[in-house]
Amino acid sequence: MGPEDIVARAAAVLRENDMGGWTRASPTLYPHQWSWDSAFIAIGLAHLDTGRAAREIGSLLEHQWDNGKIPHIVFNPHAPPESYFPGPEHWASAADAPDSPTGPATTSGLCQPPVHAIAALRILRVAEARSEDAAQARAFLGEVYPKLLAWHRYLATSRDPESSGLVTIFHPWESGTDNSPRWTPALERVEVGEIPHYERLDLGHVDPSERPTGYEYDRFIWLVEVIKGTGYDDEVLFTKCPFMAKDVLASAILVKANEALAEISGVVGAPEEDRATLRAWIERGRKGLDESWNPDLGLCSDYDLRAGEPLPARTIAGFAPLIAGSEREDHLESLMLTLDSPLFAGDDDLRWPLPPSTSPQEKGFLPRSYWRGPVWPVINWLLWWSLEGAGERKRADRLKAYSLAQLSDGCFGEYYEPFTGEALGSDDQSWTAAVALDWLADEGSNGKPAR
Ligand code: 2M8
Repeated sequence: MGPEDIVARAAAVLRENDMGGWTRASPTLYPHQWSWDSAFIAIGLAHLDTGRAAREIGSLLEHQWDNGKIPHIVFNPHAPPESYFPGPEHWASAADAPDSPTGPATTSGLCQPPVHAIAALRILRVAEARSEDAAQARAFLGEVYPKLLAWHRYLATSRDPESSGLVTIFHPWESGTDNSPRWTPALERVEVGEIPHYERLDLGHVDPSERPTGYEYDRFIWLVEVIKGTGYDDEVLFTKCPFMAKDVLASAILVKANEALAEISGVVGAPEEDRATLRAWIERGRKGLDESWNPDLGLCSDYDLRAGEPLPARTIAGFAPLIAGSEREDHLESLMLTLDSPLFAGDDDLRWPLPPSTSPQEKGFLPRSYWRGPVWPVINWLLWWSLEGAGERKRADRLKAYSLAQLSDGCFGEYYEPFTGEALGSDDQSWTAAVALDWLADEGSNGKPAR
């Protein structure tokens, strides 16, 4: 499939997954709206329709909690109960979670990495580049700016009361990289209590070897019970949540999202005071990431707050300083070496020289299992965008070209087996289609790989 066909198919995937103002993450496995998926989806939609891209973020923000939290799932009221587990009934209504939107549970109570401000700004930049709808995009930014600021404030305060610059997560689902070996030691320390019998609906859609294990799901579900039991009170969770970690990937994304929001604040004429706050958060975030550097791995490491120890693992999250735009040249140089090495994209056995989500040399690497090894196009987009930001044009072009070669199978897989290139997980995954659209709209793209 050539570039034009990829664009046509990607647009068709987003159309098919369009539920009217919001996009389901995939046709069957994920019938609801996911938070960071929608941000990436908006980046793709920006190339098709400014208003619809803006609506994607706007509809998600309609479900923002009173404390600023953007929930990780907004449930589709028309999806049958047997379509996704855990569905809305497993989360809390406003009655037992004071910060949640009023009425019955329509959202989950967790959150995900804050890609939203990055997406919102990109909607304007794409509109400007197309000389279309820029005024509409600016008006949209004016509407969402206070909501995005509240979201970032929530992450910078309630999720970082120590002002470390690093975001705390209470559940691996909050990292978006659910079963990554990043979390294995912390998850092993979680003692599972009484959980109601449950049925895994994901296994009806995808081969079990491509999904998290039962051991992991028991912990995921137990953590939902514990978190719900506190009424989603972050202060209480800091004292009793059995899983509590500083997430370097979410923290790096927050740094870039704060930069995007600072730019947006200029566009919408927000007070200087806001910019000063955003600058302070950016500085703090970079410092927190500098301090999470692991020289032995040539990567950055997450931190288990419960155990009081780092969580060293060779996964794509370790590239967080690259994503944050670190000012430490030595860290960036080291990251380039790690990225090109056989630990990641330089493994000669790979189908395409694209970084697996977990290094094939990491304990716990599994080439078919979700975040434990497969290549994720959406993560490659994040790395590509970060390489461009770091002035690493050649590496960025290469990553994009091979990613597009991978997507020329037309499956728009959720993730890919790194050695065979087989599409895994869900087909027609919305965020995969979205990043393909963004890549192909990117200037100078000829869609052909160049070593
Ligand atoms: C995956 O996560 C959900 C739970 O949130 C699941 O496995 O059921 C992750 O890949 C996550 O990052 C993503 O946002 C979601 C929807 O694509 O699927």
